[in-house]
This record gives sequence, structure tokens and C-alpha cells, in this order.
Amino acid sequence: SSLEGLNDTEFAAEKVPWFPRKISDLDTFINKVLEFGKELSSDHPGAQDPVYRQRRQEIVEKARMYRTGQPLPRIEYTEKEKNTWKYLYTRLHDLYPKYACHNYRQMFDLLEQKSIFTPDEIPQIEDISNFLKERTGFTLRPVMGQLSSRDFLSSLAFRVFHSTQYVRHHSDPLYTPEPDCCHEFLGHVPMLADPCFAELAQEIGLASLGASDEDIKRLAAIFWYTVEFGICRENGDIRVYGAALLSSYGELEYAFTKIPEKRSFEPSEVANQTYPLTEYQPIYFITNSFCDATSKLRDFSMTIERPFQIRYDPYTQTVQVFDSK
Ligand code: TIH
Ligand code: FE2
Repeated sequence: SSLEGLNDTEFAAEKVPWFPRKISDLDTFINKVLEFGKELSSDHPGAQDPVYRQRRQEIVEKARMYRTGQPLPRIEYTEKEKNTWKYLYTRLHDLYPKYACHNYRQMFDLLEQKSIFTPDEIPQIEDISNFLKERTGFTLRPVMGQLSSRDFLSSLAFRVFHSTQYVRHHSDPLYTPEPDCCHEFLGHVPMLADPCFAELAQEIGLASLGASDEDIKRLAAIFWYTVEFGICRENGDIRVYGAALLSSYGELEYAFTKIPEKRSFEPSEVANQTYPLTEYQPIYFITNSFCDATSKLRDFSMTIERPFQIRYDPYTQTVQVFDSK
């Protein structure tokens, strides 16, 4: 196996899809957001509100200007946005002792102790990013809207998490059909501060680099049913570690009713499962523990076959590619 890795011609011959090799390669995703980033779809609660759309444009513009290595943009949030945050935060805060997994609550408490999380102010991605960097090496970078699964997952290989900065529409604070900063912060951030979870997220990212379209789809489904909607057993109870549930009061309560089906988590089954993007989920998958989700995810990511091997070098923030023959 060669330390030089495969050259471009060899990659083309193997038909390997392009992937980022260094952290600044993530700058190439800036304008590649899916539909929501440009035009809100008609079922989005903010679609008919010109003031809301204008405000989003303003915030998204800062993400468009951002490049790797620059200071993260700060947003001065309006009273209306702060009210949405405060309402959701306080309502969710009441549910977490009963529904959120232990690791989540521990990190949430720490974020409150450090005054990064408070009901009165929407956190800045810069402050969160600095906090995460100290805990797990994860950093945030601003994004204009939803990226493709391939692009989004690939950034996890670098322990980079793409975060929106705009706030959901005030007409429906307890659920949004697409990620907003309340979802990123209240859902993802505490879990990304957990070392075990951070490792897992990076593993999915590494497994996704240069993977086939089918494998990306499978990894995205696994990501969806764990990182976004995962639930686990904990001391005989059922608890949530998935970010999309932890940031939605509406769906968090719904998940604990008898309506959705709950199955035990089998990566090979989950990988081929389809799911609605903009409604409450009809199925959730339960793992035996939070750690079990991590190890199952790791096992699955190792089944992704590629004609090369990948290693991440944290000193240079680059991925190194090896010929596996
Ligand atoms: N439904 C989540 C919320 O209300 O916070 C946001 C989403 C995450 C992933 C898909 S939609
Ligand atoms: Fe998310």
C-alpha cells in the first residue's frame, strides 16, 4: 500500500465520487444547498411571511460570505426570535428530565453552567464552537440551508458540524419541518459535546467519503434513525438521544404515545428504511443503550466497502487515502 495514496487518474478509473481532503475543501459546499435554502417550500410555516423571508436572507448571507478559518458570524437576534427560543427552551426543559438520555442532560447542564445556554439569549455559534472544540474537537460552521447527505456527512469526517443560524417561524415554535438553530443547538450540541458520540459521528463521516450513492443513502438512513431520531433504553426506561426529537416539543411528546411504531435497532434493516422528511416519524428504532447505538453504528460503517482506506490526521486536519490492495 502506498503512502502517497491514489492519484486523480486512479480515482477516476475507480469512479470514486469527489470528496473533501482538507478542511478548507468544505468551502466548496457553500452554494450547494437544497431547496429550502433558496425558496421556502409551500408547507413551511414561514413561506407566506415576507418579513420572515427577508430576515432569513439577511442571516443566510453571512453564511454565504464565510470561509474556513474566519471568525464565525455573530447574529443580533430580534425580540421575536428570542421569544421563540425562550418559549421552546422552557417547554423542552420541563420534558428533558423525563425523556432525554443521561449523556444529553449532563452536557446540557454544563452548557447552562457556562452560560452558553440560557432561556433569555439565543447562543452564538462562535461560543458553542469554542465550547465543543474543548470537549471533543468538534467545531461548527454556518450553512445557508440543507446540504445533500453526501456533503453534510463528509464534514463530520473533519469533526465539523454545519449549523444554521436562522430561527424557525414564530407561528409554530414546537415543531419545524427543517432544521433551524433551535434544532442545532438544543438537539445536536449537547450530544456533540459527548466524546463517545463525537467519535461515532466522525466514523460515519469517514465511512461516507467517496462512498457510492447507494451507500450514502444507507448511511443517511442510519444517521436519521440514530443521530436525529434515536431512542435508547436506560435503567429500564426509554430515553431519547436523537436531536430532531430533542428539539421538538411536539414530536418528543408524540414519540412517547402509542401511535408510532417502535422497533429494535438493526443497522442492516434501518439502512434500507424510507422516512418522511417533514412530518412526525411513523417509526423509531430503539437501541439497548446509548453506547450500544455507538457500537452498532461503528460496526455498520465498517461494512461500507471502498477500493481504498481512509485515515484522518488531526494535526493537519486532512484525510489521508491509502490504496487498500
Ligand atoms: N423537527 C425538528 C425540530 O422541530 O426541531 C427539526 C428537524 C430536524 C431534522 C429534520 S427536521
Ligand atoms: Fe439535525
